[in-house]
Amino acid sequence: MAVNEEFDTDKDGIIEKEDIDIMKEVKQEQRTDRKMRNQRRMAWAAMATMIIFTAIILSPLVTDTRVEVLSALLSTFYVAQAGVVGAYMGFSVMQDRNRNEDKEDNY
Ligand SMILES: [Ca+2]
Repeated sequence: MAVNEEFDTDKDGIIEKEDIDIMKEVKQEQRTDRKMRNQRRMAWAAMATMIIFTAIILSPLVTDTRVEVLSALLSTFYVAQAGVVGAYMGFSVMQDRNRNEDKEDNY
């Protein structure tokens, strides 16, 4: 579909201001959805790596001396990953609030 056809939302062959406004809103919504999906995936990945790392460290594959050597690195790793998860939760609450406020403004 050509860009012009895509923007003509009511399919009358003319691109009016309303068409552009609707398209802008649609694009904005799509962008926000993509962003939220990526953030959610990042939070899940952070949580998964924490669980997987913990399982690997506790398994017999890793010797005690290695765990001791890695302890400083590991604590930083856990704080950073937990930070990603926590930030995701905080920002998603903020986004929900902003969205609800936007909806209230429209009605
Ligand atoms: Ca039109």
